[in-house]
Amino acid sequence: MGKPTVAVIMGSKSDLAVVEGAFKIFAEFGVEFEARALSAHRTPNEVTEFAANAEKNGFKVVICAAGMAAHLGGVVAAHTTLPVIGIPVASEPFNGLDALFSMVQMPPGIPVATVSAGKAGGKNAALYAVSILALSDADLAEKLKKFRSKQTEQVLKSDRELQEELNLKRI
Ligand code: RP5
Repeated sequence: MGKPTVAVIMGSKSDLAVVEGAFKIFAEFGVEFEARALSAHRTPNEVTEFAANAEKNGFKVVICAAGMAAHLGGVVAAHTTLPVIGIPVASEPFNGLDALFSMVQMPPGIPVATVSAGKAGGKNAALYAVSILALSDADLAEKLKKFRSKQTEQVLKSDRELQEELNLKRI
């Protein structure tokens, strides 16, 4: 096992279900990651320290999943120039709109690349991190192209199955 290149920070362990999709993608691509549950509000010192040392510690991308006021991505991005990807997590009473607006409305100068809310966001955040890492890793770039081809084949296969099912129903 090599040193992790991606840091995945969730604002609370209660966000785990959303980031598990990211873990699966990293396992598929053989990308090493470190996962932490650290809150911008409840553990501000630890978040700041982690972000400030992330580049020195070998990370190349940081993923931040957070719900509610969702300042995590912004606080991390304020303390590192590494690319930061935010996943808005749904919670009561606003079903994730609060987190989405918070992440997507970063003031100019400190960007957070916000992906889809919820579980799709977990998967897309990891794929986006892979595409960033693939810029300087030819093997990873090849794996990403194969992943896309396989995905295309799967969709076309399900389209063929759909056509068959619909044809059968017409008889
Ligand atoms: C955010 O508050 C977390 O990211 C989580 O989505 C939300 C609720 O946290 P818990 O009360 O479940 O710990 O900081």
